[in-house]
Amino acid sequence: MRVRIEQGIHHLYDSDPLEADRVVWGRETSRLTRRGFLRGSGLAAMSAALGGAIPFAERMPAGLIPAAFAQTTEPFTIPGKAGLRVLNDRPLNAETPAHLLDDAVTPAERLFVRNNGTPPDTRDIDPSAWTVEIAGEACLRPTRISLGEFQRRFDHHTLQLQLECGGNGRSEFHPPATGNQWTTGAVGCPSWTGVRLRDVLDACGIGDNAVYVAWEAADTHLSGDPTKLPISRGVPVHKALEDETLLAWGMNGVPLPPLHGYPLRMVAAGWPGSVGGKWLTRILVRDRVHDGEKMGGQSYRVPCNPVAPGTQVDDTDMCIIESMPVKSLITFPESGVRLPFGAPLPVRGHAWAGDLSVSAVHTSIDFGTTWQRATLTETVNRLAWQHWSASVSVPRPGYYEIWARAVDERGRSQPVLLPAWNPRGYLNNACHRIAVMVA
Ligand SMILES: Nc1nc2c(c(=O)[nH]1)N[C@H]1C(S)=C(S)[C@@H](COP(=O)(O)O)O[C@H]1N2
Ligand SMILES: [Mo]
Repeated sequence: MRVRIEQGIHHLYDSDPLEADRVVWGRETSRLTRRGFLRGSGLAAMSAALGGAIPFAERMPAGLIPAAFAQTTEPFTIPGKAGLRVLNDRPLNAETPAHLLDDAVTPAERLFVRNNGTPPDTRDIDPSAWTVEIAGEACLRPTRISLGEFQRRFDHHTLQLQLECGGNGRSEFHPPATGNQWTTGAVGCPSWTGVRLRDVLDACGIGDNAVYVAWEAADTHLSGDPTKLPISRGVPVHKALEDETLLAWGMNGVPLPPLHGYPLRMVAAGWPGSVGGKWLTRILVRDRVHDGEKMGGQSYRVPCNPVAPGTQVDDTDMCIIESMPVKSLITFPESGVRLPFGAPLPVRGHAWAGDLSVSAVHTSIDFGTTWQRATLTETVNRLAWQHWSASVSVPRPGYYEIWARAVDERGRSQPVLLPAWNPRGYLNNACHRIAVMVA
């Protein structure tokens, strides 16, 4: 088995600053810096981050991390993003701090980015001429459809659908798992516009032997090897045929941003984000469980039966992750706030539960001893997150943690601490906790 090691920039910087310098800022190796970062808008962004102009910018060697950034948590600006924490630069992965996810509908600049490979350069494409091949063993009439044709031939649907990476929360598992060390921020719930995958599949004809609907996309493998795909996943036919499974070209009323799959992506909400391909080029109706990149081995799979932490699990004992578990986030106030004693404190956030809906959210201020039921909204449409709010009063000044715990419609609760350990650190739906200092 090939072990993939992805280190965060700070981790890299801690262990070997010179190597970090090379990896992170090297002009040839870094996507963030590749297009002449230290010129034009890149230089402006860096100056803004530093808080002043850089008189000797021309002399700044390639591959140098400005010393002023060494102790900050936010050394990078990703174009189009605000306040995200970069976990990895190659491939680019960035998560959103919880308090920046307070919007009911996640704006583009606050949506996490999860890339497995190098995104295609979509700057010069003509979106309406972008074509997707529909094929596979169980596709009766293989065809090629342009985005323009999708838009003309099929009904348009706009739905708010949550998107969460299967590895969200990975950083809390012990023993630790390799991969991006997501804390809580690989989740969001934008509004998507597109056509139903089902309508497209009906048009091409699904054979009785259909088992899985898979995709391939235009991003390239990090190795540069054109024969390898970074990722090619999909969903069983029943999930592909759901009303909410979309081929989307729009996000929040505008074309998809380049990092999120422009011009066309799939969204199959409630399942790991990895089931929905960005930059789609092919849809395959397979006569077997799809065997593309990151479908097998330990990728997006967990032990079929629980194991003790640290257990080596055979690939044959791993099962593909389907619906994600119930989860919630506290998006207001920001963890670490100092507040005056007296007035009740408004607390709020979102909750979601994979294919299901959330039936209740509770909050606790005494480390989970007692819980109060929060107010909870219905979903705006199936597979959108729900919003909860509560008013919290504390008995006297001091340090408190506010914990939130959601329960799904089948009565299953988030665990207070950690759910079952698994080798790759997926599905951590532990309660979110924030710190509040009341003075
Ligand atoms: N083509 C392609 N699609 C992809 C990926 C990718 O690397 N390439 N990453 C997947 C994963 S693991 C997740 S969690 C989501 C993230 O979507 P976002 O970057 O738009 O937030 O996209 C999925 N679709
Ligand atoms: Mo993911």
